[in-house]
Amino acid sequence: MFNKILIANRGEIACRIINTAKQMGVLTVAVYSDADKDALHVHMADEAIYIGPSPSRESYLLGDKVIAAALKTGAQAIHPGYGFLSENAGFCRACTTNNITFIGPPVAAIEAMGSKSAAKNIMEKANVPLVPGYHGDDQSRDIIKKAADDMGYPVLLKATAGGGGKGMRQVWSESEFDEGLAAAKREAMSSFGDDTMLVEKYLTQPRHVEIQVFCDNHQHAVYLFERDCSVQRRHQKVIEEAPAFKMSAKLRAQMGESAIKSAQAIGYQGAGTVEFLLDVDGSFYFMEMNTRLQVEHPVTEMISGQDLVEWQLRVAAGEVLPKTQEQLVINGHAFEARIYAEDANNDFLPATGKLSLLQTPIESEHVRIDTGVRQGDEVSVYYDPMIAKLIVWDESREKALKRLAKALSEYRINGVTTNIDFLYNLATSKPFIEEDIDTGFIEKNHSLIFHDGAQELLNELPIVALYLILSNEKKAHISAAQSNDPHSPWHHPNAWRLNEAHTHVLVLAHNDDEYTVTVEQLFQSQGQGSDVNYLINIDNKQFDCQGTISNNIILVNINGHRSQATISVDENNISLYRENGVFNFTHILPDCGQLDIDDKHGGLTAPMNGTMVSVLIKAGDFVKKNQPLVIMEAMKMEHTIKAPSDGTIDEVFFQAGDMVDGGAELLAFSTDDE
Ligand code: MV4
Repeated sequence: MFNKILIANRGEIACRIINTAKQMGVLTVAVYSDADKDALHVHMADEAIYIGPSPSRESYLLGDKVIAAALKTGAQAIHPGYGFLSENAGFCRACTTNNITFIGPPVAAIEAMGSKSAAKNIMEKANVPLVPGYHGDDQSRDIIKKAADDMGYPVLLKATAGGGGKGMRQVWSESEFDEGLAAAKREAMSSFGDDTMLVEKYLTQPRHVEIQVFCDNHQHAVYLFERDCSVQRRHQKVIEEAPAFKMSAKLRAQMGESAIKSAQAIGYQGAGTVEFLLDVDGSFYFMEMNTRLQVEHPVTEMISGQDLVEWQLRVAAGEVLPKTQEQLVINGHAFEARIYAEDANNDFLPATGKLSLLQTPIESEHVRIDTGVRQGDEVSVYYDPMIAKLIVWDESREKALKRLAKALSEYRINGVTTNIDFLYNLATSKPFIEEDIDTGFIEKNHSLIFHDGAQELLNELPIVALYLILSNEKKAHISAAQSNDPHSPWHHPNAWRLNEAHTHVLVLAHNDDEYTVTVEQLFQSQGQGSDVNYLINIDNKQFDCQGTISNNIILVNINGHRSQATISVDENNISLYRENGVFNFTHILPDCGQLDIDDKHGGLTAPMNGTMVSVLIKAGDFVKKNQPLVIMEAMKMEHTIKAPSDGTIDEVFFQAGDMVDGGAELLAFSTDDE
C-alpha cells in the first residue's frame, strides 16, 4: 500500500478521498489554487502544495504542476477524483512516465472510451447491447436515411464527437429527415468541428441506469449493482438512487454481466461506470462508459457497505478486489441529492457569496454529508458551485425517501441561494414517490417542482414581520430590565402596556420585489406575547396574527392557522425556513442616519420604532454638528443618531432601555441661530 498519495482535485471529492486515506493510514497531499488557499481539503491533508491562480486552467488542469507537486512531496500515487484530469489520457501517461501510480484505469481504457463511436464499436464486438441504429463510416445521406427508415421513426441523430446531450436531434418522421440531418450536421460542425453522425432508434421514455464495475489487475471483475440517475436537468444529475426501483434480480444480473463484459472488452482496471438506457419494456442499451469514480458513488457505498475509494487505493497498489461477486449484497436503499449554490427559480443561475450560515442535518450512519466547504467559506465563481452531497440510507426506498426529505428540510443555509427547495419539492412530489420516473421527469413535473412562489410568499411575509416585531420587543424588555431603572415601565417582568393601538411599518424585500407590511399591535389589558393580537396588512390582505418566539423559532397563529418556522437573521438578511424550503428576505430600513428636526418646537424626533440603547448627552450639553447623541436599535440594527447642527441639548425625554415610537420626541434641541 502507498504511504503517501496526492489528490489532484478540490472540494467535496478531495475531502472524501482524504477521509478514506486517513482511515487507511495513508498520508495525503492536497493541491490548491489562490481561491482555495483556506479550503477545507487543504486543512484536512497532511501537506498542501500551491499550484497556481484560481482559474482551473491555470491550476487544477495543469498536469505538469500536479506531477511536480507529487514529485516534490514524494507522493507515490495520484488520485484524480472526478472532472479535471480524471479522464485525461495525457495526464495518465505523464504519471506513468514519472513512475507515479495513476489511481484509475490504464491509459488505453481512457482512450478507448474517449470517443462515443469508438466505444460503441468496441461494445458491439463484445456483444454488449446497443440502441438499434447506424454508426458507420459511410456518412452519405442515403445510407443514414435508409437506417432511419429501416428502424422506424422517431429516430435520434447524434454527433459522434458530441456527448452529454450535446449534438442530438430528434427526427419524428421521414418527411423531417433531410432538414433534421442538415441541422444536426451544422450544429455538430460548429460545436465540435466534426459533423460525423450516428442515428439511433429514439427511446421516448428511457431511464438512465448505470452499473458500478470494479476490476483489479488480476483479471477479477465485479459489479456493485446499479444506480438510477434519470432525474437530470440539462444532463446534470440532480438526485440519484441505488438500487434502481422496479429492477428485477434477473434484469440486474443481465445488466451487471453486460457491464462486466464492457469493462473486460477494454482491459479495464479500477472503478468504472457503464451507463445504460433502460427502455420501458425492460430492454437496455449501452450509452457510454465513464473511466472515473462518479460523483454519485456514495449511494453504491451505502447499499453495498463498501468504501470505493479504499477499493481504488488497494487495486491501484496491486491488491486483489476486496470482495467477490458472491460476497456483494444489496442492503437497503440510498439517495443522493446534490446541494448547489444556484437559483432554481432563475434558470439555475449559479450563485456565489459567503456561506454566512451553514447548518446541516445531524449526520449519522444513515445521513452522510460529503462537502468541501464550511460555514464562512465563499462559494466562488471559479468552480462548480456544489455545496454538498446529501446521502441518506434506509431499509426501504419509502423510508429512505422520507429521510431524504427530512434531512433537506433541516438544512439551514444563509448567504447564497441554494437549490434545496427544488430538491425538497422534487423528493416529496407524488410521481417521484410513486417511481413514475424517466429522463424527462423534471420537464414533465415542472409545476409540481417549481411552486408558485407568489402565493407562498404572501403566506410567509406576515411571519417574518411578526418575528421582527416580537424579537425587537423582546430585545427592549431585556435592555430595559438591564437598565435597572425602577421607573421604566419595562422594568417589571409582567409589565402592563399602554392600552392603545400601535402601528409599525416594515418594508421587506424578496428577490427584486418590495412589500410594505403594516403591523398594528392591539394591546390586551394584561398583554403577554401570545395574547397580543397583531393585525398585519400586505397588499390589502389582512392577517390576524398572534405569536411567540423562542430563540429563532416562531410559533404563530395566522387567521386561525397555527404553525411554526425557524428564522435566522444576519444583519438585515432574514431567512425563513419551512419544511418545504427557505424564503430569503431583506429588511429595508428607513434612512435614519439623521434625526428629523421637528420645526414646531425644535425637538428631535425618532424616525422609527425602536429601543433606546444609550444616551450619550445630557441637558445643557453643547454639541457639534454630526456629534452622536443617542443610539437606537430597530429590528436588530443599531443606529447612531447625530446632531443635525451645532447646538444645545435643552432636555432629554428618554433613557437607555426605553421603547420609542416612531415620531416620538427624543430630546429638546436649540441651535445657536434660533
Ligand atoms: C438517447 C435518448 C433516447 N434515445 N438515445 C442524453 C445524453 C447521452 N447520455 C445520451 N442521451 C440520451 N440518448 C436514444 N436512442 C435519450 C437521452 C437522454 C438522456 C439520457 C440519459 C440521461 C438523461 C437524458 C436526458 C435527455 C436525453
